[in-house]
Amino acid sequence: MSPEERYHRIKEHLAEENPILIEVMEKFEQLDKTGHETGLLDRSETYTSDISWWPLISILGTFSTGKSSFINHYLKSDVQISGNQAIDDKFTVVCYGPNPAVTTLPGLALDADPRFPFYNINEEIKKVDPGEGNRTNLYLQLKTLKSEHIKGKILIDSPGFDADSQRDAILKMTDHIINMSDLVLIFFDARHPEPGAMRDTLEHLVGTAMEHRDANKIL
Ligand SMILES: Nc1nc2c(ncn2[C@@H]2O[C@H](COP(=O)(O)OP(=O)(O)OP(=O)(O)O)[C@@H](O)[C@H]2O)c(=O)[nH]1
Ligand SMILES: [Mg+2]
Repeated sequence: MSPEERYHRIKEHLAEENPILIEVMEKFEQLDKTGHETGLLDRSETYTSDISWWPLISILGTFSTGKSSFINHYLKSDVQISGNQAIDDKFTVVCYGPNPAVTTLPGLALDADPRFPFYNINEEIKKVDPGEGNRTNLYLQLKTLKSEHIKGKILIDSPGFDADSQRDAILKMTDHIINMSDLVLIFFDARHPEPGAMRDTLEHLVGTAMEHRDANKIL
């Protein structure tokens, strides 16, 4: 995507969701111009991609801990299915969209969406799971909803981590998501102390959180 196309597409989204930032976007265009003229910034690049224009909030944790219920409650809409056994098997990115009904799109749609900082998500997923063909849709889906509660932000719901074969890939994706996020909420069920099977997963999550350079963005 060229810088001009990116300006255009981000502005279109900002006009819908957060018009006050359009002015800031224009300052970035001026900064890019200086960058391009002085050669500090490659002509194909733009400083607008260094900024999270849409704060990213990710909800992580072990299965059946109320992650999806929390998202539904926060958005006042039944966006996600909840239930008392493992429900979600992929990451769901929730953002604003024009359709009145909740709309589900395959993960690949994120590649073309300038709001989402998973730039080249394909490449990231290949590192995690080098299987045949494009695996993005196995790990990610996108849901859009027309609601004031989601405007100007992006939420990520995650699969409940359990001890299945995809666990390693999911944990690596999780590390990537923690790095990109502005706020990370880690859920666990305080009523049912962890019996053991999930211990290494929780240790991974909490360990990653504690050692992270932005540890205070993780709750
Ligand atoms: N008592 C109580 N139950 C809750 C609460 N939040 C969620 N639940 C119930 O816990 C179960 C699991 O909720 P989900 O929202 O599906 O949990 P999840 O973390 O998204 O689960 P996975 O997608 O499978 O990882 C459901 O039966 C919910 O109704 C809560 O705050 N209190
Ligand atoms: Mg869920």
